[in-house]
Amino acid sequence: MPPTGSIQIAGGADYTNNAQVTIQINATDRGWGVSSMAIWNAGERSSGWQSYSESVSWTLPAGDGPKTVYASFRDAAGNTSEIVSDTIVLDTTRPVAKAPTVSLPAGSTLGTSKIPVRVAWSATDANGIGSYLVQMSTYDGSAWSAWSTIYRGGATSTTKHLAPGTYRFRVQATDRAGNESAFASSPITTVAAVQENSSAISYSSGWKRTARTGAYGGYVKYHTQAGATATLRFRGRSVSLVTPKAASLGKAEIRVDGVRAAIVDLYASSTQARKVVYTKAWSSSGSHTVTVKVLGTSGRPRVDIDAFVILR
Ligand SMILES: [Ca+2]
Ligand SMILES: [Ca+2]
Repeated sequence: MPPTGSIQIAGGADYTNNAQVTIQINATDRGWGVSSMAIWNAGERSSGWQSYSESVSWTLPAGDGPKTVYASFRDAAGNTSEIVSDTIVLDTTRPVAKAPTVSLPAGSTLGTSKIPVRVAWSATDANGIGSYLVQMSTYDGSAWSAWSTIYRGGATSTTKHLAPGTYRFRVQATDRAGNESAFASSPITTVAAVQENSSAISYSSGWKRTARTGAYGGYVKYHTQAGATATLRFRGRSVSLVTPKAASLGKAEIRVDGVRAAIVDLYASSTQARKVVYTKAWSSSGSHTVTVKVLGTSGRPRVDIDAFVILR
């Protein structure tokens, strides 16, 4: 009876980033015992018969891609086993990470002081990404803080609850073979909240300011007549409208840079505070206006403005 056996490259891993690997060998023979083995790379000649051992260090052929290693075993009587093999993908190429993006999606809910900013990232690699490391640094007006880790894992976005302020984010990707990308950094992002009573908002006549439970900063401005407008002038690359939603609230038209962009309905059967009801984003920062126009919805004409959030 010839010996039987198997081999495992790098403990059976699917990927390696190093052509130098350890091959584990497990062969048995009834009667004579395994005395020797031969190992070779696909496309190369066998190294010849050598003494059997349960582990050898081995060099895979250069160049990224799948690598198959073959082995055969021989017993003391000269019986030779069938050829066995194992395959691993050699990947020595770093992934390429893309700069994280920062957004405030419509449908989000502001905290009482913090803003739920969504940070998203990606990377490319021929063999796929194993994990990401995402870090954040904060500007205090004179210096940037040290990078702190806000996410580690396989997902491609996270939501970070941030006080208004200035931030930057960076991501490093690790591929399935363990190669790390360079860090890719987001643009510096300022998260700014504009309260309903800011001088940056021009109101048509008749808007009233009132305390409202749950409002961002405790107050909203509201109007109940069709045609009333509130216009925010700002510089940024994203603007969001924050309002309550309630059974008593109606519809408003949103105009961006003078052009009708959406109709939002502030109705909800149960009251919700600090909802992001509309967001518009651009690829770079610029000067824009956003106008909220009350539409005079029958039975629930009131429209509230709680705040705007600007990313720039
Ligand atoms: Ca790679
Ligand atoms: Ca407010």
